[in-house]
Amino acid sequence: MTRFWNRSALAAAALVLGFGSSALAAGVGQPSPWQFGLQTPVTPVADATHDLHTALVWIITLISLFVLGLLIAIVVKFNEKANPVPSRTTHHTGLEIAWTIIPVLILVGIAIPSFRLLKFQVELPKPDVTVKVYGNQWYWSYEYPADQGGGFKFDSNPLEKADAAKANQPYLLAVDNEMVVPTNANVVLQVVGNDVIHSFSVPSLGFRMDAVPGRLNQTWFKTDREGLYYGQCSRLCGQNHYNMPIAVRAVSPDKYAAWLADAKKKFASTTDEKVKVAAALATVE
Ligand SMILES: [Cu+2]
Repeated sequence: MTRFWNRSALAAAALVLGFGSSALAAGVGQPSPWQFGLQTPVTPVADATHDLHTALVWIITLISLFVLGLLIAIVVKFNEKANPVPSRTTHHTGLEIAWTIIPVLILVGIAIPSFRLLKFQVELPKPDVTVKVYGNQWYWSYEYPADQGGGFKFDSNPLEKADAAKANQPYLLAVDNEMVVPTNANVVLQVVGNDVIHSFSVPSLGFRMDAVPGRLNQTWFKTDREGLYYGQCSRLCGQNHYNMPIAVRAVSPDKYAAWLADAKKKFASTTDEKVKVAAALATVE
């Protein structure tokens, strides 16, 4: 119980000190206990998302405090004792215009950076690496196209509890085969669902993209920070939805080249399948 209160006090302090910031133990690539705010951003899009989120929390806070102040003023000034003869005023043109125009201005003020961020997310840069992501019940598959040194496809399954512990990785986030990408490269993801709708989402990398059967969705990210970034399927997709983790490992370009060479030997080749895949994609488009 004491521990709970200590934590609550800490949480309250964090609230006061850094609203919406990642000040209190925000995980890099994974959530952490009693984390406040979002996971530490490591891509330009995630950075921008963070900034907008923080700005919105401040706007919400100021509006809430303003309304609270009004409520308190009304309770104090206009109760029966303090104000025995109430005013009969029912309309005030100036006030009514103000409380219509000011919220509109606030919303427009929010919409402008919001649409700018949306454009930043949606407009794909020239890809350095393309990875095709397939959502399956209940695991992910990754395909690396042959024309970029890949030409293989593999499944990424969640680790059992004991295996995750052995690998010193968090259960329900750890996988057997991680998706590997180079740092400082524009990675474009082509996301598609093989059975039902899934959603490919990694908070630290700043993307969430639905994997829809029969539709090719695209998103992108770029990070200069090596590391292991976890995410989870973020669209209810059935019984094992809770255990459909995503693990993206960002490594230096040299290590990436080495991994590619290894992976080509280890995983199933797609070059024989290439014609089949092209045909499938043609029907998708
Ligand atoms: Cu799913």
